[in-house]
Amino acid sequence: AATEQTFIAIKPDGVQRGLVGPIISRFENRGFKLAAIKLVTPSKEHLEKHYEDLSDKPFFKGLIAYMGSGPVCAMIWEGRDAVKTGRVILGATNPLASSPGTIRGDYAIDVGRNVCHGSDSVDSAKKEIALWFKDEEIQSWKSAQFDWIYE
Ligand code: YYY
Ligand code: MG
Repeated sequence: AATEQTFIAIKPDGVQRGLVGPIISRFENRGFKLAAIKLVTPSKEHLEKHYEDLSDKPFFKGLIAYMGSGPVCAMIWEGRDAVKTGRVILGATNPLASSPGTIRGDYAIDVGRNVCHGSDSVDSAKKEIALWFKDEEIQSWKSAQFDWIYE
């Protein structure tokens, strides 16, 4: 699998519940590299673009209100197969269906308060990264751990 970047966000409930550190640790500990990070309260327009594929869903309005209700910790994580593996680290969309050991399986109950977001494909990762980050906010660097993580 190729080296990829994925967009991961800690939603307002995750920030309010003090889960920024624990969620970052899961990606760091796994061996992924942080390429960008910022705390932002996204606008309604921004969130409507981010979730445009879901605009006809009954939960859309509530989702946009929840996501804009406070700061979100927006991040880019990089590494081999980062998009798919990021989704595995997050767990299933519905936390009650998420395995223990995943973020949602360990920290959440309701689907509408599932504490984190992760891109669902390489293509959507590219779109989400372009929506949330300017080029100059993204760092290109070699981790000192690189040769101890990859064979
Ligand atoms: O990618 P992921 O976040 O796992 O799920 P999506 O199907 O993209 O839905 C985005 C977001 O919408 C989900 O994280 C919670 C919310 N949502 C909801 O409130 N109720 C549902 N039945 C489905 C999704
Ligand atoms: Mg999604």
